[in-house]
Amino acid sequence: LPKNITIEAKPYPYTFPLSSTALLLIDLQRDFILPSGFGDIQSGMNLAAVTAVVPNCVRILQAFRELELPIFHTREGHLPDLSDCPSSKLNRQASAPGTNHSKVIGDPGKLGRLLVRGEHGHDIVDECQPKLGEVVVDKPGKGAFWNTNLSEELVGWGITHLIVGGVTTECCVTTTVREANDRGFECCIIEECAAGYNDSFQAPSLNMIHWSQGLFGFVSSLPNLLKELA
Ligand code: TIU
Repeated sequence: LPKNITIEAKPYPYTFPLSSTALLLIDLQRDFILPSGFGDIQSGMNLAAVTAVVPNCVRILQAFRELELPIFHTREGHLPDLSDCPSSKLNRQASAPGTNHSKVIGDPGKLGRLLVRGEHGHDIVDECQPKLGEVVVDKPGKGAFWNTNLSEELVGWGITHLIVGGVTTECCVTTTVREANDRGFECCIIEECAAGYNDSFQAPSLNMIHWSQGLFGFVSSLPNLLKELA
């Protein structure tokens, strides 16, 4: 492969150096993807789209593993005593009368305590489990940079460019890309590898990323990427 790869993307082709590009997969956790997980419990969310990204994320993982490129996985979750959970996150679930969810972060669910580290539901789905040498970043927020060492890890690995997928598009994926962009990392989301709970949010969420000549980054497709990495 050449030193630089260029793939078709919006708003214009995305060029990334193979020597300093990582795959960043956001929160492919059972709690966000499987029935009876956090996402399913919170307002009966539609799991079809988040389920459908799993095989696509497996394909992108295979491509990066074959080329021995760095892979970073994130997981959203909290310490068992929830001391690292922002109060805003807890409050808006639980304390406003009439607006609370039936179960909140830390409550017991069929996959374990919701979004608590060490629980079955908090871990990554079987198909996308990290392999030895891949980095796992545990994050208390929606963005993967807040209160984590992700920035230092990426800099330490010499990473300047990211290929991004995961769940959910409207929440943790685009929050993370906005954070990454502010820190100088070039980002490209692969649209078949990112999904959320509200189908009507997918296109606007991705459009906001690449709007205005790439306000926050790029959006491309899985065939575009795999074709150039093959
Ligand atoms: N990972 C992630 O997106 N966390 C969420 O809480 N997502 C929602 O869409 N709620």
